[in-house]
Amino acid sequence: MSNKVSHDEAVNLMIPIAQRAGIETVWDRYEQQQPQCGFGSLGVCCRVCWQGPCRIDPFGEGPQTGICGADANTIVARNLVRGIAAGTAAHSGHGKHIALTLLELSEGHAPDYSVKDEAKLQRVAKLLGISVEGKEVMEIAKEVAEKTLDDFSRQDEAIPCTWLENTLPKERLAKLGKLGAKPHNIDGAVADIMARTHIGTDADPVNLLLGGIKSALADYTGMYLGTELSDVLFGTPQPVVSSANLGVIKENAVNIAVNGHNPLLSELVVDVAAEMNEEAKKAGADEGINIVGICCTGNEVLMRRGVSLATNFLSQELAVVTGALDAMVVDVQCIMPSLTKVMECFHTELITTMPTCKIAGATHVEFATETAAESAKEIVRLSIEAYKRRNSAKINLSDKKSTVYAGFSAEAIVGALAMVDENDPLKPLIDNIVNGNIKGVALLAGCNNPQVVQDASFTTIATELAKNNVLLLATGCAAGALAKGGLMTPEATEEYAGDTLKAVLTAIGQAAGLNGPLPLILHMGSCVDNTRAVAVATALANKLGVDLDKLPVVASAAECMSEKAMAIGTWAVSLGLPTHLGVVPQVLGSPVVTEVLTETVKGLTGGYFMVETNPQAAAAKLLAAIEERRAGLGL
Ligand code: BF8
Ligand code: SF4
Repeated sequence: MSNKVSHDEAVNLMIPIAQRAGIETVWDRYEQQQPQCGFGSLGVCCRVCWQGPCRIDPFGEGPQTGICGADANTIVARNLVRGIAAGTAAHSGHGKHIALTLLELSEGHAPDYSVKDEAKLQRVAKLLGISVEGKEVMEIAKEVAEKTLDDFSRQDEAIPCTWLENTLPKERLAKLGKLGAKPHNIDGAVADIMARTHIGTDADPVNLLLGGIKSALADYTGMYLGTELSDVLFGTPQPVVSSANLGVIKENAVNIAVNGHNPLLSELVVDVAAEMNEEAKKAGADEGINIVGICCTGNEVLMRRGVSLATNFLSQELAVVTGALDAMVVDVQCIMPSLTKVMECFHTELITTMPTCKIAGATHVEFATETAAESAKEIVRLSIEAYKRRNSAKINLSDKKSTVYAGFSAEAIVGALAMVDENDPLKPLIDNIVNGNIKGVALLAGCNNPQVVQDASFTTIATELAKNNVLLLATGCAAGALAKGGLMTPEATEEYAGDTLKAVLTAIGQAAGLNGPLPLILHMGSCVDNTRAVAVATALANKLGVDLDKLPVVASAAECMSEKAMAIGTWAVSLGLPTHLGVVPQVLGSPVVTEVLTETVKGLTGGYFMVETNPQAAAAKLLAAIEERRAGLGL
């Protein structure tokens, strides 16, 4: 294995420690998988039915159809849209869980939760067209939850999801309507994909891809409501300073990592930990309990609570290899099943919490809304017990950590801009885009993937775009990478921003009382929080009176991997954004699908995918896309 698997020095230093201890990591397993199957890589392997598996010969010499007669175009399109549907189910299931919790709270069945942000609840109610006049908080909460849940159960196809219809520019909605791509029911959109990809059903690749767009928009809808209702329950993020990287794991504390995605449990773990500090100290941990985050749960609690971020997806196993992680509490998604094996070498407790995400060998503490705090306490107790079993001979702490400024919700960004122009907060941003001080906006999103050097592409693309005066937003594991790399700081702005971007970030930072520039990259949160970026873009579009595909706004998923990323990328394109993928998607076996995703779709939505594995070249392409949009606006 090459010793430079990551751009993150903490990772590169921890891997040899794992190797010496005979611990296998994701990079070892990646090597064991080489060479990866060419049929799968091209997307031309079909396992939809038990006549198969079937595969298409990409060189044209062997079979060109599966046993049922499906050709490469159909097989590739089916595989892709099934991935999008899985991503949609994952995101929107998370969102539904939050909405159901809000409903239970409003009905008095979720005693450990509260509406932490009443102003946000009011804003959300207004967004959904619910009148708040003379109503109690819980009455509004109930109506908001019910109206949200309607988006999961509506049977009238003529009525699109409220959370879609009320959050996008009118022109965009009209365009999506013409494509027949507006979902009326999030769960229905997922079921529709599963049904039409059953053997012998939809065999028109373009029709399948349109179904994929509809599912991706259901994904957008589920993410949007998940994010906004999380803010209602736990507070809307505001700028916060914290630390990121493996160095946040401390020697003298009970270290508990929260890993996964859903803030419902992790928020309570953070609350309960504060109450149980004394117990930890009694067990010998002088610094009490230290909660750290991994992946998107990490981003959630970083954004709202300033909890430090231990690492992102690819290096989650290495948090255990420090030997000082006492427990990892996981909810759903992007949790490596290998963790139990790594933990066999340590005292660390893996605690699963969700009925749909158990891992053989882990301790399961079932999480229920009614008794959430009790579960959180049990988890913290188990962690303290584990701490007592720590083996000091196996401790290998990292000294790597960076400062990170996070908490840039749409509200926080508008709030900072309002310090410059109280009456018209978006004006300073628009003026600076128009005069070219800010060339455009890029959203850096998505996962890690061992097919590329961890965090490296994000770093190159971010610094390259910043040098060219592009305003940067980040979410998910991209944000984790950039936080670990120290790029989410005012110092990074000084070092890497082009002159005009630096001047703008400094002016806003000063006005907002930061005593320096805004950080180089604004951390907007977890993956479901990508919709926060859409909220800002939609506000800009509405103010300018143009559709989203006219804005100099681009997206990049330089290390994408998950099915959720497939869904997000597809809705970004559906909303009109040029969207970069730094990993080759498994579609090249179909000329039709490849053509539609990179070219034809431009005529339908204005957005398109750009595939570029070289980060330097990717930055150039993103810049060119921004310039093209500027030219279109006459800038
Ligand atoms: O939702 S970025 S690896 S942790 S899928 Fe997973 Fe990808 Fe990370 Fe978050 Ni998003
Ligand atoms: Fe083969 Fe068709 Fe079955 Fe796919 S659906 S496995 S192509 S027979």
